[in-house]
Formats: sequence, C-alpha cells, structure tokens
Amino acid sequence: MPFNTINNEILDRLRAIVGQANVLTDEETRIICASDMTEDHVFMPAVVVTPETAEQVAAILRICNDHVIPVTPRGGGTSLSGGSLPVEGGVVVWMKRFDRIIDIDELNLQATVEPGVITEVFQNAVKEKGLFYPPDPSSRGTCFLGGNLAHNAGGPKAVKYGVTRDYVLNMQVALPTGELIWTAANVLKNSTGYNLTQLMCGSEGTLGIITRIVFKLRPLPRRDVTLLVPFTTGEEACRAISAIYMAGIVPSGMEFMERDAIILTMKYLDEVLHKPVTIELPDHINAHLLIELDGNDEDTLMRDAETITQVLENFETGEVYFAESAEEKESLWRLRRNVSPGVNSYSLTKSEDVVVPRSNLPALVSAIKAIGDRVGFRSVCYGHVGDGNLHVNIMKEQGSDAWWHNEVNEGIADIFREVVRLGGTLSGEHGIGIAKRPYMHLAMQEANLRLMRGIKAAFDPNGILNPGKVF
Ligand code: LAC
Ligand code: ZN
Repeated sequence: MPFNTINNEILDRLRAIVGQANVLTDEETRIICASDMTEDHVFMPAVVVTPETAEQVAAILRICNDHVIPVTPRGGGTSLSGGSLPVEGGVVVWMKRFDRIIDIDELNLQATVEPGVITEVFQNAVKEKGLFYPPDPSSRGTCFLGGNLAHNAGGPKAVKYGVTRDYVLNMQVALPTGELIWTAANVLKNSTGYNLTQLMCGSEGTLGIITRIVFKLRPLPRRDVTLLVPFTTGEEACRAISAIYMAGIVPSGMEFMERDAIILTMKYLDEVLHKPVTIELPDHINAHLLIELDGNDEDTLMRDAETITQVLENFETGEVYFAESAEEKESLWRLRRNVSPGVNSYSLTKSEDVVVPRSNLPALVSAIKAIGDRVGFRSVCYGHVGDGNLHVNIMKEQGSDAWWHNEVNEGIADIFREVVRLGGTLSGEHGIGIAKRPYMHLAMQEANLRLMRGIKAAFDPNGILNPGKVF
C-alpha cells in the first residue's frame, strides 16, 4: 500500500498528543534520526516525535495507521543492520524520554523498566543491589534496552548466560493499530497460548513499539578471571574453543579478535578516545582469544583457568596473559568493546554478524579470507566465538563505489552461502534490518518467509511500522 505524506493537520494532531515541544521538525533533530551505525545510510524522516507515555505511543500509532503514514521506532541509534533507519520517511518515534527504572524487585529477582533506559545504566542499578543483568552489548553505554529487545542483542556474556530474549518475562507493547497490550505475565513459567513476548524479541520494531519491559535477573557472580591468549592464526584460535568446552569448562566470555582488529582498535583508543590500551603483538601472532571465567569461588575459577592453560598446550599459542587487577581487566574489555567503533573509524565498512556451530568456525574463517582475497577486500574479524558468532567488518578502504555495491555485495552473498552450508545463519545478534534483507532467501525457505509475512500482516495490516525491514 502506498504511504501518505504528513500534512499540517496530522502535525497538529501529533502536537495534541505529545505537546508542541515533542513534535520536532527541525533539520538538526531529523538528521540525528536519519542514520544509525549502519554503513553510511541516511533517510530523512518528516518529523520526529518524542512521547513520554505508552498511551501517547499508542495514540501516535492510531493516527498514523488511520492515515497510512510510516512510523519508525528509534532507541539509542546503535543498530548495525539499519533497524532504526526511516527508509520510507514519515514519523520517527524516538523513545529517549522512556528512561525510568520503575522497580527492582529483589524478592522475585525481577525489574520493570521503560525501554529508553540505557543498558549500562540498568546493569549498574541492579548491580548496586547485588543483582546481575547479563546481556552486555558493546554499545551498552549508549544503546537502549528497548532496542536490545527489538534486535535480541547478545554480547560476550551470552556464551554462559544467554541473550536478551532469555531475560524478558513480559512487556507492554503499543500495536500499529493503536492498541496497548501486555504480552504475558511476570512469571518464570508460562504455557498460556502463543509466546507473544518471544515473538516481539528480535522483531526489529516491525510488530509493535515496546513501552515497558519486565526482566528477570540473576545473583551477581562475585569473582572473575580474565585471560588473553595469543594464537598464530585465526583458525588455530577457533580450533581451541571447542577443546576448552570439551574439557568441561563454560567460560562467561570467549571473544575473538584478529590482529587487524587489535591494531586498529589500539590506534582508535589512543588517537580518538585518548584512553590507550597496549598489548604486545609479535609478528607471528595473528589472533587472540579473550577468555573470562566467573563464579563465586576463587579456587574453582583458578582450577578452571589451569585446565584451560593445559588444553592450550595442544595449540600454537604465544604466552598466555592473566589480567591481575581490575584495571587490567577493564582495559582488555575496553579494547574488545571498542573494536566496532575502532575499525569503523578507519574505513567505511559493511558489518556482518554471522553465526555457525562453533566447531565450524575454523572453516568459516578460512572461507571468509579466501572470498576476501578473490573479491579484493580486507575483512576484520572479531566476535563472540564461544557462541559461534563472528563479526566480519568488510573494509571499503580505497575501493570504488561501484566495486563496493556490486562485487563486494556478491562476495557477502558468497560468505552467507558458506555460512548456511556450515549449518549457520545470517545474524547472531545484530538483526536483518535493511543490511541483510537482500540475503534472507539464502537462509530461509519461501514457507518461512510466508509465515513471517503473515505474522507481520496480523500485527500491522497497513504495514506502517518500520517498513522496508527484515523481508
Ligand atoms: C560487538 C558488537 C559490534 O560485539 O556486536 O562489539
Ligand atoms: Zn557483538
């Protein structure tokens, strides 16, 4: 269905809902909401609305649905797949005023929050009460919990504790038709009908706008051990991962960084953020694993770390480095968290987020490098390899625009074909958005896509919500 454009009458109706000050048509605000962290895409919305209550969000949707005007929800704007890009223009609903932590329920280990709370703010708030919210995307300092849910964000802790979808019990959602629903109940078990909560997770803002969330929490682990292991090759590092699991260890972090990822991120931390981190990079070292163990008992952690070092004797490693102090641990994680902004600050990139069964990672890394050699791009790989989830940043560097849009996209299709052949799929945590939409048919049967389209139509009969995304 073709969309209608916004006129003065609709602007007045939006103003009547949220107040004059929260209907923003100035260029500066619209430019902020025209892009996210995805490549170099820019799509200008006609207007940005900043509601404060669920009822306001529902009322905005009702008007836009009646007039068939596209609506794109926006959180912290950190999407790497184009989730918050208003590709059809129209209204951006920016959720930044939904920033309250409503309740941290220590008796039930639950918390109720608004979706515009910054992830790290929430992590710290529950930590003060001795509790733990494990999902830990690298963008935690600026991303919003609502966006984390919409994209089912992961991060390093997922390898032991699971991803965002594993921590949500219930949520309030404004539907594109203007109705306001709760998806479930605040309970730990629930077999009551279809699971609308989980359907919303990872739906990328295409089915509804999340207006309140009930999370479950865990007790905070008291101790951790962090080690950095250099390897001669990326494939060798990836082979070691399965061996560590086979020795009976479940790390709370198992992160991979290629040599180029470390070089570019060290440069960025030094030159741009002025918070340098230095690690030795001898010539024969081409990849590192950053491994973390957590728990409450120091002796158990030390025994597990010892087991890991014994396992590693069977691999081509450099000297294993144990982070002793909290500062040393923090600087290793600072390095890891800044790989994406670091690499992206030195070249336009296409960020892939593929995932395979972890035993197939060595084959995947080899295939990516071979495809890069053939097409002529440099790829910088890093990511959550304990989960088999590899981020692949493909660098434009000196390449021409035509090459970037044609040959490189074909090369990416080849990477995805290889991923699927290895039993994997397109995205482990960043979502599909617009970036991976052209490749969905490589991972999905037509029947899957038909079911997804049917679900979309059931929620959003006029297709107004975050159009142009996913499929
Ligand atoms: C990371 C983000 C890019 O792992 O997912 O750093
Ligand atoms: Zn990641």
